[in-house]
Amino acid sequence: MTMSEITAPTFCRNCSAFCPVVVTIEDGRAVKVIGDPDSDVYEGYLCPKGRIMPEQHYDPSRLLGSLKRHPDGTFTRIPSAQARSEIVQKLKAILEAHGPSAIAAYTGVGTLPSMYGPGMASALLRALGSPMNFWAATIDKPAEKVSVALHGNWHAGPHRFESSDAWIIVGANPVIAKSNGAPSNNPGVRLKKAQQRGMKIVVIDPRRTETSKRAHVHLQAIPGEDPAILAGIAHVIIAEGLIDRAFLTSNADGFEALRAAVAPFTPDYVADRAGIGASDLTEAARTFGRAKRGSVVCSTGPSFSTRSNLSFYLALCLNTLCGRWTREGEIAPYPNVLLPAYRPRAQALAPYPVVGARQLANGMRENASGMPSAGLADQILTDGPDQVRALFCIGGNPMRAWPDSRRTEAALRKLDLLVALDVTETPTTRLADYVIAAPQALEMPGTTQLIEMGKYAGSGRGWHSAWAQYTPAIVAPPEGSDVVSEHAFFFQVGQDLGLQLEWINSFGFGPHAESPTEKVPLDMSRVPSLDEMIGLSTRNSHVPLAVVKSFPHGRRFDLPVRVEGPDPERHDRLQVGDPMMMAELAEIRAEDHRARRNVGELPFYVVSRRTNIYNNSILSGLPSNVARMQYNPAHMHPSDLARLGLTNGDVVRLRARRNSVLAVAEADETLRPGVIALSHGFGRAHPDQAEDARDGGANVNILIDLDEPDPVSGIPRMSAIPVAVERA
Ligand SMILES: Nc1nc2c(c(=O)[nH]1)N[C@H]1C(S)=C(S)[C@@H](COP(=O)(O)OP(=O)(O)OC[C@H]3O[C@@H](n4cnc5c(=O)[nH]c(N)nc54)[C@H](O)[C@@H]3O)O[C@H]1N2
Ligand SMILES: Nc1nc2c(c(=O)[nH]1)N[C@H]1C(S)=C(S)[C@@H](COP(=O)(O)OP(=O)(O)OC[C@H]3O[C@@H](n4cnc5c(=O)[nH]c(N)nc54)[C@H](O)[C@@H]3O)O[C@H]1N2
Ligand code: SF4
Ligand SMILES: [Mo]
Repeated sequence: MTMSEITAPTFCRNCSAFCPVVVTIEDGRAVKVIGDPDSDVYEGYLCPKGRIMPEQHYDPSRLLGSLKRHPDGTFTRIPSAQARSEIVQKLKAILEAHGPSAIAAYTGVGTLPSMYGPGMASALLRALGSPMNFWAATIDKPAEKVSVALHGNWHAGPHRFESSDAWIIVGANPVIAKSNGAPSNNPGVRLKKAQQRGMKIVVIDPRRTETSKRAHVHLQAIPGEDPAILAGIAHVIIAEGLIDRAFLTSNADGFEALRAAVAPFTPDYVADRAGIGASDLTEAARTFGRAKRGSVVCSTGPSFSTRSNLSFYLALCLNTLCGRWTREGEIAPYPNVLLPAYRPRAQALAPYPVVGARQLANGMRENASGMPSAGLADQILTDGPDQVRALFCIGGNPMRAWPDSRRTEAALRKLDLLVALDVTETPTTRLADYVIAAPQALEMPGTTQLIEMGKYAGSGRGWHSAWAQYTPAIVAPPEGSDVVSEHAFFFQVGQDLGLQLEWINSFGFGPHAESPTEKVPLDMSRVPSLDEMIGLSTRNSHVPLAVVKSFPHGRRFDLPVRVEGPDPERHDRLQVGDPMMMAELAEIRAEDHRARRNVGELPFYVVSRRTNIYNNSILSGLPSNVARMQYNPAHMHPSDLARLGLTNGDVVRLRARRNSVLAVAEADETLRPGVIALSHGFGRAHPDQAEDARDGGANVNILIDLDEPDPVSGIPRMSAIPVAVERA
């Protein structure tokens, strides 16, 4: 080690695993990242997205200052303060002419490093009186919230992964994605150890994945058939008497309706419909039903493949049928560390309304998951009183992430004002009027509080242990940079508009919030630092922030919080026979599934997947990643390639109902024949270029249309997309 070389513990924020790392800093620059060897919770795990952080921070094409676009499409760098003041002038004119609903915000995954950016943008919209607040979560797994609103929730939470003996993973690949399905601290090792201690894992996925290799049963089903499969599992569990009758009697309504609705989903019917073995389905059901503890967890696979509310709802119903919720006297799965202390109770929380009053131009409704992002493009394109004319895009990349890329592009081009807060140029920033350069993770203090909040979203989220870490900023932004933290930008816009902003600490969703919502008026006389924001959001934390700070490598706290009995004042009950869900089951059973299966014009299904080196489009422009993955392969089964007379590396046209895209075919025997898997987040770098299968790669979102939005959440069909394949 030279004199100027030091190491600093921190954590990676390139995905929601937040792995603890140690960064080597030479002359003030981060040069190397390793997984923190001192972390027993993650065992020193690091993935390629963590390793690449130095390149990410010092990438020559990183945005170090704000940009303004000129009418000819070129950009010049201008001081960030000037950019803000010009933006404020334009906002004033739009507000005056069209009112607050003309101003919208969209929050994407690039806000993982700092949750205070979107939090402050929300405060600004509230102060303005605009309801147009959109999150990527509504084109991710909106059914997580919709299903909880329909079924209700259990205050003490689901069974912990670590003490379960059966686990059903529906359309998730936690080994790579670290999102749902298994605890996010080194999920590969978590699954392996669970298997070694005897947990039986069931995976439902049309692809053989890094996760399914741990499966006792892998149902390699036809995509889009998850509702039928889960109904079939419920059928077997009920028929074989594997339900927890005492739990149901005490806590849930609707059992008879559910029993009747799943009765026709016999193993033979489901097997024929989903293209799986009837005995495998029965074994999956028995594995879960005969176990003592466990959970059914759904992720993006079923979320994207239509009827997602039903899949997620049936997953909750299976947990309730088998009584798989943490009971009185047991250790709570989520003890909260940086979240406020709470007293988990063995208590049902009743369902609540799923749709709100607001409707977007294309008919999509505000719902339990929020305002549907899939409706935002039309809200910009459709003339009318609530038309969106100004959009703040915070750490998001609509051009590569929103469904229906052509519609997205038309909408972004139509805006009177598009402001993108990003760290690099993207096809979205290239359509922006102003680009505000944001700092990157290593330059910002942060905590793991955001990941703890994942528990409010679903049962397979976050960690199941009391882990927490605080990190200070460990390097400064590169010399000469003029980056603005996202929260500071929105705060200052509020200041410039003479508004009083109010910070909200809210933990949990809707009526199930765990502690009362706290509203804190902000001192508008000066910009709060990120550390002050961290203090504000953790001011009632279970473990004081100062204690967490005293463990710079992070710490697993010993907080055995025991579940208390139900609140004697509350008589909430869960609902397993929701009429809308039961009607949808009947509709599915009544349809001709053989005809539904697209054997004619569009005989293949395109499904979603993820790459290990990118998070969506994040990290996609970095030279060493481009060298590793020049394009976005269309993974196809070798037998499909052979049948079509194609070979590895051929360019094919994937033609969906409305649009088509070129992609490079790649043989992949892990797929179910007839299924083609592509990642999203790829495509041309610049909106004025043509899409090129070999340069930038296929933008699969061009294939997605809005013809079949979910009637509640508005999420379109983003997986199980029927396509034809032609040689290009
Ligand atoms: N076809 C298809 N479409 C999908 C999906 C799919 O699987 N298939 N997945 C869907 C899902 S689950 C999601 S969540 C959405 C994601 O949708 P988005 O969040 O809109 O897309 P990302 O590509 O994650 O965009 C993140 C942006 O944040 C920027 N960024 C990175 N770090 C920072 C930072 O520190 N600060 C700021 N301000 N910006 C930063 C990146 O440069 C990038 O432009 O896409 C959805 N779309
Ligand atoms: N390395 C990496 N990590 C990431 C991301 C990334 O892009 N790269 N993105 C992050 C984001 S924003 C999110 S939301 C999470 C997502 O995390 P996951 O939901 O775990 O996403 P995937 O890894 O794509 O796993 C989804 C699986 O569903 C399967 N599938 C597709 N269609 C169907 C279907 O109809 N039914 C069933 N049962 N399965 C189906 C696919 O084959 C795939 O294996 O990952 C996060 N982490
Ligand atoms: S899994 Fe990779 S990207 Fe995610 S936090 Fe860990 S090192 Fe970073
Ligand atoms: Mo996501």
